[in-house]
Amino acid sequence: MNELDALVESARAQFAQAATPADLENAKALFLGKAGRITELMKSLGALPVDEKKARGAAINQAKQAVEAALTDRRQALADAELQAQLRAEALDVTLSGRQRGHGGLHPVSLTLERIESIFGSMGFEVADGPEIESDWFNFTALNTPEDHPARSMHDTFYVEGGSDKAPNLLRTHTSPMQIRHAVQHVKRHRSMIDAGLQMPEIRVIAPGRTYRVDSDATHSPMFHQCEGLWVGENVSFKDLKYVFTDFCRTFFESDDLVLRFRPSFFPFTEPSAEIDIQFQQGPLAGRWLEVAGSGQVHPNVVRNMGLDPERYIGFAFGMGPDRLTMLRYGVNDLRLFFDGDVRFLAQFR
Ligand code: 2NL
Repeated sequence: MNELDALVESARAQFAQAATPADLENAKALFLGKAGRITELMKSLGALPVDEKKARGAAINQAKQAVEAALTDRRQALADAELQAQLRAEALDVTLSGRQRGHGGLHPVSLTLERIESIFGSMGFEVADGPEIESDWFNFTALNTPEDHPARSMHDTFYVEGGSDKAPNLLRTHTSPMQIRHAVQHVKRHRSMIDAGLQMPEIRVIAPGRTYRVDSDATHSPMFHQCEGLWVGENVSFKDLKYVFTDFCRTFFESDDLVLRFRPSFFPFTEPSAEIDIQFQQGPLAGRWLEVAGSGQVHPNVVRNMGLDPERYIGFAFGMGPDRLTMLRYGVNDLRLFFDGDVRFLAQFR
């Protein structure tokens, strides 16, 4: 192998060893740079006799072109390798199936509210919905709650700025104010009938929704749910309430032999009043008495505030906690789980 072929071979070998474009540029300088070996050979031409110059020049040029070609090949190879590495690193499998969005579902308390609405709906009760920011009148005064009642204190109730009897100034502490609103509307619609001595269609309504009290521990949340029911007419009695509520509980808990107990109690808006306890005959809670609602005959002052004569109209009301009903139905023992928003808990009710 002549000297020029050896030079080209040496260039190829060094280029092949260059692992990065920077290494390759350094290797290039050894051959094609200002002091490179090809450049030195070119310079040496000047010292040759004229008759040798041409052939030698052509040979050196050929060697130079071969080195340049080797350089270009290696540059391309390094660029290709870099591109391949990048493609491998950023590989995307377009044949993979897409990630699915999880299926949503109703919150367990919403399931309970739907269940309550459906059961009472089947018994002829309307569903009334209204403001969560209420006036002192609808939340307390109309419900016969005395001015000095502890529930009216700032320790128990969230008050909001401003307010008068007509304007809102507190977060409702129960859903009773909605029942008063509903009853007042109902009575207004039937005013001429009532005054003519005709029978007003009975008020049969439930008011489910969010309610608020200054209270927070394992069994109390500052925001909680309530569902109250109201039944007003000329011929309604405690036995109607007892029948309706028993039927509701047996349907809600899918337990035909469930037993109810009405225990005397006190509420400002009912007289007489009773707590309602239930007892399962089967299952994990069998035999225990569990408090599920408050109830009573609507106080004459409250009947009057609905725009009705308490000598002619009589009403029965009850109030229950859908959060607690949900805990009993599903065996959940900490109320806070319902309001933490942890999907691992909530997904179990889908
Ligand atoms: C409870 C107690 C109760 C009522 C709510 C009511 C509503 C009107 C008139 C009279 Cl418009 N009463 N509601 C009556 C008795 C008890 O709830 O412990 N709830 C969880």
